[in-house]
Amino acid sequence: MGHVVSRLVHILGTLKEKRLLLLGLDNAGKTSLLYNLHLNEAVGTVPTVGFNMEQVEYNNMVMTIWDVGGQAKLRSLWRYYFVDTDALIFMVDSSDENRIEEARDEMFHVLRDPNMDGCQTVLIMLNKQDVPGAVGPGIVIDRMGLNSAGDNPLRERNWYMQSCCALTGEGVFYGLDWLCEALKKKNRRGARR
Ligand SMILES: Nc1nc2c(ncn2[C@@H]2O[C@H](COP(=O)(O)OP(=O)(O)OP(=O)(O)O)[C@@H](O)[C@H]2O)c(=O)[nH]1
Ligand SMILES: [Mg+2]
Repeated sequence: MGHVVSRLVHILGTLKEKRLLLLGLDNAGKTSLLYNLHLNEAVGTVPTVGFNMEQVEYNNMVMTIWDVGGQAKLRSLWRYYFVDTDALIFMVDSSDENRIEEARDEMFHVLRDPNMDGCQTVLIMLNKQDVPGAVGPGIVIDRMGLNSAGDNPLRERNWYMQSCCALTGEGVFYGLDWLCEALKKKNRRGARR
């Protein structure tokens, strides 16, 4: 009986608390997203040197979100945040067409790291959709080759792309809804094993 109760507590515990890693190129809007989720309002940001971490409670889930600076010289530090990540939120700036392939390369590099093997859930936030001329999800999915059959680290993972504006919050909660559902489903599968 004690064993059953402790297993139940364990399952409920893992249902509730999740570690999310928020990455993307510099200027993509990661810190803006984090504070929009945490404070429900737009805040002024400066480029992140190091990280920001906040806990957000949503849909019966406590998410600890780690937002790590995305400047090129800081990206080698991302790997120190990989262990025990439940889901990756990768932010892409849809108004920065010239760096879409660079964003893809960085995301694939992260997902190929053995310390990310346990991270099977990936939410790609296509940010800055409010900017005139911003590219839409169809084009970005194509240009990033996210459905490609080749050496694609997304192929075996559960992933989704959500268009959004981190300043107004538009689209953000659709993304978060998908993420919560994906993590809960993964939990249920894990619990049956
Ligand atoms: N128009 C528009 N601007 C945005 C949006 N999201 C963020 N920004 C702006 O983009 C700039 C960079 O945003 P940050 O949130 O600091 O970007 P970051 O990804 O944290 O950047 P690093 O910390 O350098 O990695 C800021 O001037 C934001 O106000 C958006 O959805 N629309
Ligand atoms: Mg930042």
